[in-house]
Amino acid sequence: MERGLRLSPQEKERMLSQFETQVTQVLNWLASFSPDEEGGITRLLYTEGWLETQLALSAKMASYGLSAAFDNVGNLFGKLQGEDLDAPSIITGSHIDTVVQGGIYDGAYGIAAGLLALDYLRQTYGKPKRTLEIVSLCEEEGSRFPMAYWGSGSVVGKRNFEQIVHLQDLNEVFFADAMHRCGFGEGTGSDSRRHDIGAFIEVHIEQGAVLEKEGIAVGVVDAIAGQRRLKFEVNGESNHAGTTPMHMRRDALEGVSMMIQTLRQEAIRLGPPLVATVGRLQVQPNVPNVVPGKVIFTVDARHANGQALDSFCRWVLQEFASIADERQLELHGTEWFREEPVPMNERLKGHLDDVCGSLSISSKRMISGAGHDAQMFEHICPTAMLFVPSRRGISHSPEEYTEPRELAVGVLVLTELLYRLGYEGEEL
Ligand code: HGY
Ligand code: MN
Ligand code: MN
Repeated sequence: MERGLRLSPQEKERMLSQFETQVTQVLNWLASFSPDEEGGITRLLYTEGWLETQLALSAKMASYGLSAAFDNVGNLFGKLQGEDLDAPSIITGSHIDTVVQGGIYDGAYGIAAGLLALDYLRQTYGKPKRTLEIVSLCEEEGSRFPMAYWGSGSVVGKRNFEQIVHLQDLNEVFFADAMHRCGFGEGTGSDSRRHDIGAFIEVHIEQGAVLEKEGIAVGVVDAIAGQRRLKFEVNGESNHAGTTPMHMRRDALEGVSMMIQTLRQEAIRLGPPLVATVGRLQVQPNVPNVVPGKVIFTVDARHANGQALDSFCRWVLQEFASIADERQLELHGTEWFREEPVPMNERLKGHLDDVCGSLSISSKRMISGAGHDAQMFEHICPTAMLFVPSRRGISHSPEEYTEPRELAVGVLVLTELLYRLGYEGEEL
């Protein structure tokens, strides 16, 4: 028996051109919130811009005929109630927060795609069998506080309020204070932990260049790479830049520059899929005529294999320690974030392959080097991810871009999959 929307080529084209226009409108609308005057979007958790965006999205969801509600950490759900009240929900969505000066697609596209898919299905087919929901997850990036996946982690039970008690941002604002100021926190609204989710599907830009290079429209994510995020503090001795001979210095920044070079060389030697990045570096006292006495920096390492990732991190700690010893520098290293590689659900991947085939949309299986909320949901329910191309693979940058037609294809594939799961009751 043929499954799904059973679209004629004309109907498919009509849907694609409708989605093309709509998804561009929604993304440009979302991008009008929290623009960064230096370029791009900076929408950090529990800031005014973040709250303004979530509140506007809540009204938008209601205008699409969904019942919108926040949970107690600020995740925003839009629900299209199904006939079967006992059936678990099928949820789609992504994160509303961004990196600093990020693009308009990372996270936001998954929310826009879900909104449009649910709107089309509600208008065309009415009430689904299973409840369908779109979620705007409050935080994924870890850009403001040393905590990532706060939104999805709270839903699946991997994050809780005890974990954030001592957390502060770079301006020493406490996580809990920022959360309470936005009206969220323990005892406000419904508990974020959910036990009624049947499946989670995330639509996202690839943030890499594979699909573009191979001319393929959709990536079906096989697995999401594991991550380790480390923070290092190196202490030397601040001293006068003019009167301190080179051989008498304990220059923290010189030692760290050697550590960074060595890290990069080893990551290149070991080769893909390992990647390692020093993304944040703070020099103290950070003035031109003082030998730096202290440097704080981060290492972000990724790999599709957890053991390989751990052995690389062990090497990093040993190598950095010997570089510090050679220079009489003090080294303190902590791992503040760890996620294991997560394979996506086989049955849902099969559904996505079948949907792309039935819509004559080119697709390929691929690993995600980027982390995503989907890797949290896979802990509690069947989860799948689909990618659309990123121009020149650029992301986490104002240069992030995906063609409207490519975005529309992702919305169409999501719509077809949600129809099969929500209306035809396809097996999860
Ligand atoms: O860093 C990541 O992989 C994701 O964008 N949070
Ligand atoms: Mn991101
Ligand atoms: Mn993302």
